[in-house]
Amino acid sequence: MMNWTELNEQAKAWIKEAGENIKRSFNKTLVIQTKTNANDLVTDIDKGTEQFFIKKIKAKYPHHKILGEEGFGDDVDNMNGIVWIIDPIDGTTNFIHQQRNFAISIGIYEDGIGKIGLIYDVVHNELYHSLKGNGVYLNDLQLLPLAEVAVSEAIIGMNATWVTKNKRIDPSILSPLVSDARGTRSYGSAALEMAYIAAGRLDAYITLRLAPWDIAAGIIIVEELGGVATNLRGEPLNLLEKNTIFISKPGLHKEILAKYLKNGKW
Ligand code: 2AM
Ligand code: CA
Ligand code: CA
Ligand code: CA
Repeated sequence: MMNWTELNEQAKAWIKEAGENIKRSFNKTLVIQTKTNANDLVTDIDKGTEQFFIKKIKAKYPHHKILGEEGFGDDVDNMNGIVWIIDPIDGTTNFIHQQRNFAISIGIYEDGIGKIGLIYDVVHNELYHSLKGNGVYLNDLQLLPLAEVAVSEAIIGMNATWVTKNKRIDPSILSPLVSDARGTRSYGSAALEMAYIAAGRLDAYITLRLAPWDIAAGIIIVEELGGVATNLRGEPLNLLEKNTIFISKPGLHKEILAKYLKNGKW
């Protein structure tokens, strides 16, 4: 039987160690490469951080499977057994341009059920962590269950891309929501935007295309506090595919789905 408390402590120790390694890299020259297009970047630190976790996990838990963004893990095509879903640096553009506003994101699942969620804001030394059933913590501070809020008083995490001409969504779908909400913010790290919902800094987060490693930890953390994590149709997220993303406080999720998202085709 898996000892989940021990696994949680081990994963937290490794994520802190990886964070220290990243901080030490700040005085070295970054090696930056492009992936699918000129704005899709990866650095040697993204790759090195993923490899750090894989080495540690394979040595101590050889039967666990690992799905990592940079492709050094396993070819995961199902969620059977224990699966680590790792984004070594979420917010690589911020990492390169700002040296802040990025996070390490790790979700650990057992047979598709989220068990451990860790999002580590390395530079601000904020570790959001949850062991399913035991609440969510920001470092040592326990976070409160998410309270209800109306759109008119909500701060919504959203990229300006989605209310300008783009290839995934008609800008007229989300622009009324931008008008009606108290405000919008865009942080450039999906993991941090989900962590901010847990911490009450944001009320909802909407985006059009994310991979499993962007959301694996955030889903566990937000749901543990009573938040709702779905695609833009209000359906459950699939951890083996890309999804549209709508993460929100509980009542707000219903309101936005009914008033704004029902008009979309995706
Ligand atoms: P990443 O930094 O790990 O790639 C930026 O708005 C958010 O979208 C980040 O969480 C980023 O994760 C994610 N993202 C996913 N695919 C991306 C892409 N092709 N280019 C830039 N950001 C991407
Ligand atoms: Ca990336
Ligand atoms: Ca990411
Ligand atoms: Ca990444």
